[in-house]
Amino acid sequence: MDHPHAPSKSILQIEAYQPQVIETQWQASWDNVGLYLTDTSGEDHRPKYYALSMFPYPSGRLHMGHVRNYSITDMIARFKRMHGFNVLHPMGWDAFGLPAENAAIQNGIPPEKWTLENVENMRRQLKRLGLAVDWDREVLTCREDYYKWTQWLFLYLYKRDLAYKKEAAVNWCTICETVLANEQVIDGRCWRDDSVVAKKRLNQWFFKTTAYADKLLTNLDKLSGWPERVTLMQKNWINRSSGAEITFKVDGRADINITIFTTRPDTIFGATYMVIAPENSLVSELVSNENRAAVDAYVEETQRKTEIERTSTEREKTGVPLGASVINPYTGEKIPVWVADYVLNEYGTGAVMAVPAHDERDWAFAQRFNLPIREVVQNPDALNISLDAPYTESGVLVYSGPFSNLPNEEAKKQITQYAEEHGFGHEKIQYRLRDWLVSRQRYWGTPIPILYCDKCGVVPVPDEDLPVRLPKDVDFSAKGISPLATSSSFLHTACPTCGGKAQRETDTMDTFVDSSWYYLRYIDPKNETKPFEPALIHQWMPVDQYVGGIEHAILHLMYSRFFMMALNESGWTESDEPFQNLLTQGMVLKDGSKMSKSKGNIVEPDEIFDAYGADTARFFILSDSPPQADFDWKASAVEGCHKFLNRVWRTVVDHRHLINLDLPVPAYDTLDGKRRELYQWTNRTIHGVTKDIESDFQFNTVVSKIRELVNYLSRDYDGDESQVNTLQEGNPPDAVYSQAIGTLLKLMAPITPHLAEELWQKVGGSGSVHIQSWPKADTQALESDTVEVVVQVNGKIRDKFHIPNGLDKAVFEAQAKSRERIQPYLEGLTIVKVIVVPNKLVNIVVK
Ligand code: ANZ
Ligand code: ZN
Repeated sequence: MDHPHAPSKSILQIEAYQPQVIETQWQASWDNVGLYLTDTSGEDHRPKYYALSMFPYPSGRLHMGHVRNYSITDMIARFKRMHGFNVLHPMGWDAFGLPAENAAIQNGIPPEKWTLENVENMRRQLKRLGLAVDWDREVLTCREDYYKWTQWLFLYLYKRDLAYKKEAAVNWCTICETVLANEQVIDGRCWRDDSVVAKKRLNQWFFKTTAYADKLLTNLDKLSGWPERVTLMQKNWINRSSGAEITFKVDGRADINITIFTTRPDTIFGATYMVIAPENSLVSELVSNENRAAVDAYVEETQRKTEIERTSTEREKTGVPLGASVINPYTGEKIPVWVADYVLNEYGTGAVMAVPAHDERDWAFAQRFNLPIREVVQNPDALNISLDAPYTESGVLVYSGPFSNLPNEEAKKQITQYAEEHGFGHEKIQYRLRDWLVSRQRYWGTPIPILYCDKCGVVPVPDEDLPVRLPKDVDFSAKGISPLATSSSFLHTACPTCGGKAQRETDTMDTFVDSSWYYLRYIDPKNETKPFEPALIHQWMPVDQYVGGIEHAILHLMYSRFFMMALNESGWTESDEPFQNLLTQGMVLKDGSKMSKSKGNIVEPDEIFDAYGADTARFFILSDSPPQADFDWKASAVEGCHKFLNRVWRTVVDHRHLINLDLPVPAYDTLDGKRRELYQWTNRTIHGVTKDIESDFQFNTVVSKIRELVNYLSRDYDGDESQVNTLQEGNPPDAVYSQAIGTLLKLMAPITPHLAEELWQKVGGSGSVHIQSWPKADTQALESDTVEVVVQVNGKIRDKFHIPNGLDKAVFEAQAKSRERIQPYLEGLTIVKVIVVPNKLVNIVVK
């Protein structure tokens, strides 16, 4: 406003930066011309680029984490488009899930209404952000045209034996008489009535993720575009262990054996007892009459503990003896069997041989219950020193019969081989990865397309009968049965095979099923005969860049990978991995802590859009830290960004008379003075910005380079007297200045799309700025003619000045020493040493 050539007030009003006005105008205008629609038909011959954000759950309102996520993806999508790619950048809604159902239970709002209203509001907010999204491809997982295909995919898996039913435990509230989702269990209690939640076993549907355990693991090595942290988390989740299964006979019971899984068959001569999991079906078969009461009580107590509690090494070990023994097949020795909750029933065989001398947990347990500890692997550097802690490293076998003196790695092989030869064991690869339990006893999800016929048993719903529609006449808080079972029109149906009476499955699917394939539907969102056309999938998959939160590093990504592998098997997809590159963005913090309702530190996107416009929000959220790191929201910094965008606005608007984008730019070597310097600035900025984006999306340094260019343009660039073209009014357009402004607007287009577009039009750019080609740097001009250097005295910076780039070392040193500003620091002292770093600094050491 205090610009020396400020125009009169009335013009100033028109010419002021008013983001709220231009943003709405540009959004409408881009929409009208369909600027961001993607042609996936194959007619567009540019190379494809698929930019994908993790789609939001429609909770009701956008939060800053969303703003960050979508700004990052949008920046990438726009950048790639300006690079000549045919970019697919879609958006949709992960619209099924528990909160909608809770709203129905608590406030009587139908889940569908609640969800659709939330989608409306959030879509409005997202549109305000100005995303280059093809909204024609929007998917809602709760809409029939989507969940029909989720059901189709369920059946696809079912037909390939990748979906099956088995018994598993669920959380059961005895007061509500209903199954609770994990999220409805808070500290072991029901979210509504605070009663202690029990476990109940029900028949439930599973997807056989373990069928791909090996591929899910080994493919990770191909995913070089994923953060190492994420591949590591996946590796740990799958957790491959190699070892052996060995069968022990039960003493006095010819009819029962117990098979254990161990990664340390080499320690078998040191097994002093055995442990089986409380849930193991062998418990009731083996328990002696004297031990029954204690064992039953213990088993019941276990049901109230979480897996984390059970396996924690901190907690004191608990357990009870079963009153049975097994026989070690190598020694003939009888060892007692215990029940203890540190053994999980779902892993391995649910039974372990315990070797306290070489395993932490067994050691703690043996200490607690006074069980014998027998060392069988010795540290070769500390022979015959008795143990005061378990020895878990490698070593040499002792007291191990014919295997004594073998190095333990070798002993593993020989001991396993021995078991194989004698028919009581074999080598075994064990994964921690479990099959995926997809059944939910909830309403607001995709119905599982299965029928139960009295005569035919389990009958999959025929494809032509899909979708199995979610009924509306349900009672959300019915007791004893799941919500879908309260709709009799839904429940009772005819068997498609025999025409007899049948009942529908009343479970719905985990919402992670919906989100495991949405990126495929975006490619062909309106297909009415298939989930998607394979030819299109071949063309567009894999996703080139996926952006989302680290909280999805395990389950969502694993499940999506599972789906791709399963689909790949029958040629529905060409690649077996969905996401080529993954960026996990950091959190948005406020004053160092996570934004949350309870802390009352939430910054509402709408308020920021109202006050400053979306461009400021986008610019700010990309500017502060690299996208992968956490980011601290500071009100003053937002203000600063807004001021900066105003500065860009003024710089361009006030110097419009100097800009003509059609002027041919003179060759670099014909330029001199300030115009040569500006040419270098422009090209250095292009080069730096492009490199920063390409190397891991360092948007924060992109932003600072843009700031430097603008600073130069608005502060330091002013023609010297000898030049014809200066920033003064009345001068004719200048090609180098025009190039600088044109470039600036193109570089800013992916970050602040509205501002860039408005200014681009104001300076007479042709077509939208968003369909321009990304500028290319003139590599000749990357080196500046001058560089800024510093002079230090005893390591403290005392002066800065410019020297010609590459100035001779001795000349540089002489110039530095004679600088006026440092003379006071040298007076009366002797120079003992001078350090010169060419082009950078001179440090004068004095005494
Ligand atoms: C004997 C032994 C001796 C073991 C020793 C370890 C060290 P990972 O690496 O995770 O696969 N284990 C087996 N099944 C279990 C279950 N269901 N619940 C809890 N623990 C179980 O671990 C494999 C080891 O964990 C197995 O090897 C077994 O203990 C235990 F010096 O067998 B080990
Ligand atoms: Zn039937």
